[in-house]
Amino acid sequence: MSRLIVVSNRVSVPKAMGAAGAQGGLAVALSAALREHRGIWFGWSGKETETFTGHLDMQRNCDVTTATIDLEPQDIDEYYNGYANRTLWPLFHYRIDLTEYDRSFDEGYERVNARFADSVAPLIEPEDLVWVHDYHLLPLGSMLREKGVTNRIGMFLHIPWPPTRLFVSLPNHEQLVASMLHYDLIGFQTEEWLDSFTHYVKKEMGLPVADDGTIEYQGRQILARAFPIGIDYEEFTEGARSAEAREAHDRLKSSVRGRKMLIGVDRLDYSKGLGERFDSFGRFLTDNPDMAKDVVLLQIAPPSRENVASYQQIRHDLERKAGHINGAHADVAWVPIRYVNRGYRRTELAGFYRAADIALVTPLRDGMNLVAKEYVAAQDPEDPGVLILSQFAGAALQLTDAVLVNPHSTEEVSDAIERSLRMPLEERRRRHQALLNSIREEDVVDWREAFVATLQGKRTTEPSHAEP
Ligand code: ADQ
Repeated sequence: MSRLIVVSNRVSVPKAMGAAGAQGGLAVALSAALREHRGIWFGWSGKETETFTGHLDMQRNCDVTTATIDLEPQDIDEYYNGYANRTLWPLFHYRIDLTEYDRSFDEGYERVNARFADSVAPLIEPEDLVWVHDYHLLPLGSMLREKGVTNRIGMFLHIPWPPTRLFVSLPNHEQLVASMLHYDLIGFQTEEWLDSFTHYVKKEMGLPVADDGTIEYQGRQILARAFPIGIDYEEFTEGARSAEAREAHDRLKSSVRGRKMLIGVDRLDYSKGLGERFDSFGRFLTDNPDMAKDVVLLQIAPPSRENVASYQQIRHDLERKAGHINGAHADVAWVPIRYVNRGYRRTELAGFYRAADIALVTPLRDGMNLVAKEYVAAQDPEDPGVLILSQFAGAALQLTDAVLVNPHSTEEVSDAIERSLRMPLEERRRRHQALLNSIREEDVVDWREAFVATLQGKRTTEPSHAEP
């Protein structure tokens, strides 16, 4: 088995299911891959240093070797808070209105990618596979090539790829994509994002793309494919059966006093459609006065990217909106929205999911969305809850037995809540079984194995199951 060098913006040392604190989707997904392959996880430590030294901090934790570097404040501002999270993240989530273009961001992004290349290149041995993750590091492959790295290098994009008409609003868009064409393999979450990418490559760059996703560029072949990410099904369902999960379940159940409960669990991010979700729930309360007092929405939303203004704004807006809806509908013994801004242990989350009759997973745009899959995996198969899922999440292409909604339509989401609350047990079981099968069959182990095998050149797997 080849050694794996994983490179991502942050190195989040894999924690056990019961460990404290929230972990992002990427950390959860990669922990399994890194435990199996010998290898190294390289990235930013999350720490600041006054002057960049390139000093590598090597550590061994839970069977994974990590190597991290510290970055200068200017790097963090221009690369992380700037180009990654004020330019690429909003643009790739179709939010051109929030996208900021600033040359200093470009420079910082280039500079930090070059620093990553300088620091990681000496760690790479001849037979290693290199796996780069996400929008922070799109040009890293080309920079490694410049340093003479000839290993197979793959990159996986965890977020959507935008339609060409949006993408071309990025200054230097062609240069960015040309730099990506130094990877051997480029992976996307779904066929939809893959199609947007190959459309750009064909239409804007005039490059041939074969039916199997092979792109010809400057005498090289690059394979572009969809690899829909999953959850660690075994680990998650085991955690969901733990005493801690049961305790969290019972605590939450008794606090809602026999009422039906809806749950939302999302990083506090404008792409997750939280404002629209609150509006839809408010509308449900207004339109269904007979049911309203028997329902509670628990929204868990730990803050993220707090140095970026649009994230401060969304936090402020949501606090106001929750306060407004609660003010309009609550009475002395009932508050309709419980809005909580903190992380929980994954076992506790599993207990909360199981206690909820409905999950509201309504992003406006999402590469995949692992919360939808975790919710399904945590349910009691005898009496499962209902997943209401945005048609704009990558997960909607696989989870077609969810109640699919347009998150922009408060009427549609409100109707879906009503329908889901009234859904007969038989229909809930049938939908849940179909969803569970899909989540079990395409879990994170399959995702990782498919990507690594394809990168190794075996191409043993069939094209993605996530056909539109
Ligand atoms: P995210 O945007 O972070 O991931 P998501 O896929 O939903 O979104 O993953 C979030 C993860 O964080 C889940 O595992 C969830 O359990 C966990 N989490 C959220 N809130 C939490 C809390 N309060 N406490 C503890 N844990 C919490 C990005 C992309 C997604 C893609 C993933 C993986 O934006 O589209 O699915 O990467 O590729």
